[in-house]
Amino acid sequence: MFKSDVFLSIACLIIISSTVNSNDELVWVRNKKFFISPIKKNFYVARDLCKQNNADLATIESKDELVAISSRLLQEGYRSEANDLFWLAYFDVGRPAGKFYSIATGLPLNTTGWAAGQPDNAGGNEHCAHIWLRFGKYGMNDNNCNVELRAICEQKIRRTIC
Ligand SMILES: [Ca+2]
Repeated sequence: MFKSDVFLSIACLIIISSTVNSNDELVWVRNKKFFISPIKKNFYVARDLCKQNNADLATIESKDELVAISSRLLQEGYRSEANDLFWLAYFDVGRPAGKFYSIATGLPLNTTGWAAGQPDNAGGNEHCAHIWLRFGKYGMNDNNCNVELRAICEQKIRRTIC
């Protein structure tokens, strides 16, 4: 192994170990680590808590990611339709109603993970998205951004440099 390879390997180890923190890992999907932020807060404060842990609210970008998160939550015993609700990064504040964007990436929602009948903007005041358990699996629902929920956070690990 060349000296430069050794240096790069050590540098990569340092990067990875400083990026992965003490939060309990929920599931990995490719280069993303998802974990639960356990303190119930409104959408914006929940995001702050993710950011304080070197992460952001989870931007689910594929059906695979939602299925992986849903399966893992169920395995971990999160099976309450009433209590196991977790913020994601999507909201439509400042956008046309129903056009959800990720507060983390600025990109529009590009997957169809809504639970049946959602988003319904109930009461005209549901502008932030979370996941909840319906019909045996987790799907997305729009809700009032001030509701206090736990959150799914994500960390992206740039494995391509290592
Ligand atoms: Ca709703």
